[in-house]
Amino acid sequence: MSKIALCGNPNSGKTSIFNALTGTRQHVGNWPGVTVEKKEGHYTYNQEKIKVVDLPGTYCLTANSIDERIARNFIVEEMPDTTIVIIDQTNIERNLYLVTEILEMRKNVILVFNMSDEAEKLGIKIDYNGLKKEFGVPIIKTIATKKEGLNELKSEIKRMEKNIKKPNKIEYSQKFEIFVQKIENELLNAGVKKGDLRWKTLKLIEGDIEIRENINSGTLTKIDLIISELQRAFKNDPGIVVSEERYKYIAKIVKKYVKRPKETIRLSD
Ligand code: BGO
Repeated sequence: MSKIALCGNPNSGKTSIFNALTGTRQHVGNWPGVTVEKKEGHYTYNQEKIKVVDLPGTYCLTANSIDERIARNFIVEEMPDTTIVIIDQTNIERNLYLVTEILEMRKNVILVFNMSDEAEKLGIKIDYNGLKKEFGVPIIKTIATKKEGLNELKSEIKRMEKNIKKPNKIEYSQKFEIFVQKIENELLNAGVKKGDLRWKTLKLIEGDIEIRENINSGTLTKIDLIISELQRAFKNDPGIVVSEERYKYIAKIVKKYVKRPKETIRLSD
């Protein structure tokens, strides 16, 4: 049975998509060792049973909160066959932050652009084909509350099963990439899997304790020196540098692929 994970920001429509996919075929329990609700369900498509796991809603995948840790550990340890990120199109900048993290972590990612009705009402126009090429992953437009786009989503999940695809690389500023490259080299020498190099590097720059715990002390010492160099070069806290690099990338692609009337651009973004 193939397994898919649903992730997304709180209020992106994740529960609505989960309900629309699984209907009454749901089971609610708790994640092991914590009192966070775990929802699982399944649906059948072309006689094949697909398991759906609803991850806690998060804005990012640092290990700062239980919800973030659950979502991240599931994605990297349980390795779902397909990872689906639900995006509220009316709040695209903030939603794309999580997208950049997941694209760096997993193969076989599908982006679900939900709230299409609300986006249309606000006059937001998105070049989905452009974004699809930019990220190198499928994009499905949905209105979860009306179950619109759900069949397309199911058929894309099915198509993906046979066609494992790595998303395109997200390129940050050249100045930042130099440090990323140096840390990636250290991790590679320490035996970290190629597919994990980039996201683990970014997490190490953010000071992620869980990732640090699994790196040998000799490598960590070298990496810490590189991070100190980065801190001096950017004159800023390394964790802030990572989020600024992500937001700069997001601003660039939003400018290129999203058109909206000025008044809908949220100051909080
Ligand atoms: C309420 N379009 C529209 N218009 N609304 C949507 C869509 C969509 O495509 N998808 C979801 N919603 P969740 P998380 C609500 O509950 O699935 C709505 O947190 C209300 N509730 O119906 O819960 C959805 O799981 C009273 O709205 O998201 C829900 O990710 C008044 O977006 C909300 C208005 O969806 C969040 C809305 C008592």
